Amino acid sequence: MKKYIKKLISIPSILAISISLLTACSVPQSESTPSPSEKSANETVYAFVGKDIQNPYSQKVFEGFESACNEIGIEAIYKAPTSATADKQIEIINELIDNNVDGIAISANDADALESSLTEALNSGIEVISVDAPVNSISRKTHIQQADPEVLGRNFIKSAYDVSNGEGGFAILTSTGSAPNQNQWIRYLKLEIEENPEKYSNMPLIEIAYGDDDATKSYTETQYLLQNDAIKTIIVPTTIGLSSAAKALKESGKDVNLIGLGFPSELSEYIKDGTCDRLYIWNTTDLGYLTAYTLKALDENEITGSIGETFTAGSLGEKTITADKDNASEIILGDPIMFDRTNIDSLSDIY
Ligand code: RAM
Repeated sequence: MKKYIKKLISIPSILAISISLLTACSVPQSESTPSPSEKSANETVYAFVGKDIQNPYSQKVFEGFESACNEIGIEAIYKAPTSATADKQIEIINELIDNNVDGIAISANDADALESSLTEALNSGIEVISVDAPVNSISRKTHIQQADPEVLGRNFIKSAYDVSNGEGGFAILTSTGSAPNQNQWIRYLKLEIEENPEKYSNMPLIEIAYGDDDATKSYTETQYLLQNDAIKTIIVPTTIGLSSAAKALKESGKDVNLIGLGFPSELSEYIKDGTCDRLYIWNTTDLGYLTAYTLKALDENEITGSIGETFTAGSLGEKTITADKDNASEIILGDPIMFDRTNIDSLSDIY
């Protein structure tokens, strides 16, 4: 399975990993942190690095990641900073390099900022891939893409058009300014408008606000947006942002449309009472599961990460590596699922 002999992980460094996981990880220790006595020097370890530790989305992705690792018989560890910044992710990557893990899957807070540490990880023989929020193609073997970013970006504004009848300004409440996935979706949203100027002529983009994937900031930013009567629709392409925005909008009692990315389980109440009109999501647990199986295929030399290669991703079956929008390699999980009043209960026990 392993392409090279892994450096010995010393007991002090195992303890250091365990202690930092205990402080940094909000999932129970038993789910993500092995006790030192369970580890052996030749054990294979794959690390999932989330955007930030409070992010329930990252935690769900890790659940799938860990379950695939359990199936394969590999140790899964979960690391994430306390806020969605690249600096802290770089520290985590450097620590993972020092501990010579076998694979790193990362949801990036900033693609450019992570490039040098991830390149170092690759150069030291670690399999590096991104998931959810892509890193630059030079600093990864491939990217695990939840859904076609162009479809998502265009769907946001198409849905905003549907729910507002094409009338009134709109705002975007996004995560951080450097989030590679949100920025890509917003680029396609803008492209859809540019290509259909007539259709969207009565829907000006009034403002982009940044909730930083922080529930409190997302909530207060929504309150701020709601003070502007020109804003008739708010688009929120982040799960943390959407649940906070729904809360703020409901409390305000204002008649503003709301759409975005979110978990049916969290947003069900708001969809049913009309606060939130539509949301999109995909199977986040499967996303993590596919991520771990991709690391395994790379680690076992079944694939190199090149476009056109195929491999079996456990119960998800055969997956093919395809070209992303910049002709770099990616693996797409599937299509996004749209939820509204008609189907909100159908999957709320899963997501
Ligand atoms: C937030 C994060 C994540 C994104 C989801 C939909 O939790 O920003 O990166 O993909 O929303």
